[in-house]
Amino acid sequence: MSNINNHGVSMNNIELSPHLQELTCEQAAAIQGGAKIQLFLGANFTGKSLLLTINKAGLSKKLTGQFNNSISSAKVLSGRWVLNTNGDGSGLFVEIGPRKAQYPRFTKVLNNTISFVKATVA
Ligand SMILES: [Ca+2]
Repeated sequence: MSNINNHGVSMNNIELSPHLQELTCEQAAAIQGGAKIQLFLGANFTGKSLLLTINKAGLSKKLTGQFNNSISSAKVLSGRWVLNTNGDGSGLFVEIGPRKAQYPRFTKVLNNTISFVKATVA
C-alpha cells in the first residue's frame, strides 16, 4: 500500500477537492468509512444497482445472480477497486478509483463481463 500514490491515472477522471489533496488515498478512504462502489446494470448509471461497502483492503466479493456478467457502469464512492471478469478474481481486470470517480460506460471487453470486485484501498 505504500506505493499507491505512485500509480498513474488510469481510465478515471478524478476530481480532488482542495482540502483532500494533502491526504493519502488511505487516509481519505478511512475518513469516508471504507471503500464504497455502486455497480449498475445499465450504462450511464441506469437500471438496478448494487451498492457494496468493504471496510478492509484486500477483501473481495463475487458477483452472483443478476449482477454477474451484467455490469455496464459504476460509481466509485470511496477507496480503490479492481474489477475482474472471472468469479475467482482472475481474467481481465480494471483498477478504478481512488475516491470519487464515475465510469458511465464500460468498454467492450469489460461490459457485461465483470464477475468479481475487490477493494485494494479501503
Ligand atoms: Ca464474467
